[in-house]
Amino acid sequence: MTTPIPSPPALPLLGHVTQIDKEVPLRTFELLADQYGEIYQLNLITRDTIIVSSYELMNEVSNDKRFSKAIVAGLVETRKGLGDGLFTAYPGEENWGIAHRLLMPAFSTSKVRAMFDDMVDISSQMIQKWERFGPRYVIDTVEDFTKLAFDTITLCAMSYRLNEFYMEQSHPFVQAMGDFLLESGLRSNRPPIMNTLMRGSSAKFEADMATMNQLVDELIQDRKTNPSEKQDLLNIMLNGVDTKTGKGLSDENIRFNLLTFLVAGHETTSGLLTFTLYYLCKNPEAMRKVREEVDEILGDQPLRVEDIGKLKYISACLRETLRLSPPAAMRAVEALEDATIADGKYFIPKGARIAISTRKAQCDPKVWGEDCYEYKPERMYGENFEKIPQNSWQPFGYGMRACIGRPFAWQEAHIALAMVIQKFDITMDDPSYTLEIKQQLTVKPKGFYVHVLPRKRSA
Ligand code: MNH
Repeated sequence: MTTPIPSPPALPLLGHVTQIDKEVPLRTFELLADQYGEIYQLNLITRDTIIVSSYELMNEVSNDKRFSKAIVAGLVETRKGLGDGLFTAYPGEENWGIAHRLLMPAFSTSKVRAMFDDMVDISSQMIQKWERFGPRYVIDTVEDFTKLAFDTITLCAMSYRLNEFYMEQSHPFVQAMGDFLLESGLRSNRPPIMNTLMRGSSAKFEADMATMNQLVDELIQDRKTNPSEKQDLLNIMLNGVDTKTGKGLSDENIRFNLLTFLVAGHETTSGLLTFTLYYLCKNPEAMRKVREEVDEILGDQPLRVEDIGKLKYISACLRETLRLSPPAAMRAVEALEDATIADGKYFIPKGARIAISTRKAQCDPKVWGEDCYEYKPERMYGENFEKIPQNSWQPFGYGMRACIGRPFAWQEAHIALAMVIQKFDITMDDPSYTLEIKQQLTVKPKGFYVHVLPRKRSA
């Protein structure tokens, strides 16, 4: 006998859609988890969704044989711009397979090492800016880490410099993409009729996509007329032939994938860096240990690519950040066949969508203990990290559709953090600040400002 999945009271016709927090939808999902527990169901008009929030259920639906990635909610809207690029492709789409096979090797740890100098180049620009503005300057952390991540991915993916650190105003592309992502989220939580009625928003949505396409299409054309030897992601996509199908990627699919890297590559990484800086400011003991490690391994020497693997405490801090505040806070799967989960307790019909609250499940007290909401990098350090239960930490998703950019983001985050900590003492602009979040496609801290003071070194 199965048990019905609990569901909060709903409005006729509108279901639960009006109950979703307009600014931070995630908040609603977490509050409902506190109220209804590890599983509950919502009727969101365009989609009925089951939300799971415990380790046990996340682990159970992390199974490519029974559940495949679902394109739901914001992703349906995002797909209008990113098409059958890797992130928004439906399971089984041919272009996903071709791009996946061509690009997996390009994102391997060894290929990403070759991007080290370009990554350091961009981090140095940010550090110079902070140095030159001086200790009185209020640093908008989200803004600068977003510039850093954006510049890094455009330089590494297509050898193009956005030069965000030199511009008074963000590149039109950056603004268009930000607005596009925000609107994608909003559209997905509006009743469809509202989207039809809001002509202005829809026109702007289209215009932003056109702006995004324009830059990327220009870069593709430019590369075709001026071929280069550089093995960046653009060249790999233009010249690669998939051994399995004998096919290459179309210009349209290359556009979708370039846009995908820019979207997936900047939001999440800047979120990771900002959250980490926040947690370090709030946990002086962790900050002290990071600094000790940086001083021991770098001293006052420039960071080298071979140092990155030695920054083990930084790795632990980044992992703990990704546990407590995963920038991609939810993902969704759908049942490939009728299924029951939780030892036969709940029935899941074929095709049903299950949204996984990665954040909630990564804070399950059954796995992490009563202090699960505290920032403790030690649980992620060395051996401790190796011993955590399978699938209990999945900020990069799961299985076949897991993040392809993980080694890229990992290296970039180590570089930026090590260089910042090597150079500066960091203090919060408002010492009483506590974490607030904003949500576009991903979540980031809101209103987190710092000051930096160049460190005085004795040695
Ligand atoms: Mn990334 C998929 C998180 C950095 C490109 N990424 C995913 C998924 C998560 C995720 C979670 C799975 C989503 C789902 O199941 O629907 N990604 C992150 C995080 C960071 C990150 C937390 C940084 C920190 N991602 C990056 C970077 C790039 C990138 C950097 C590219 C340069 N991510 C992708 C792509 C996919 C993806 C592409 C889709 C892969 C696929 O489905 O084949």
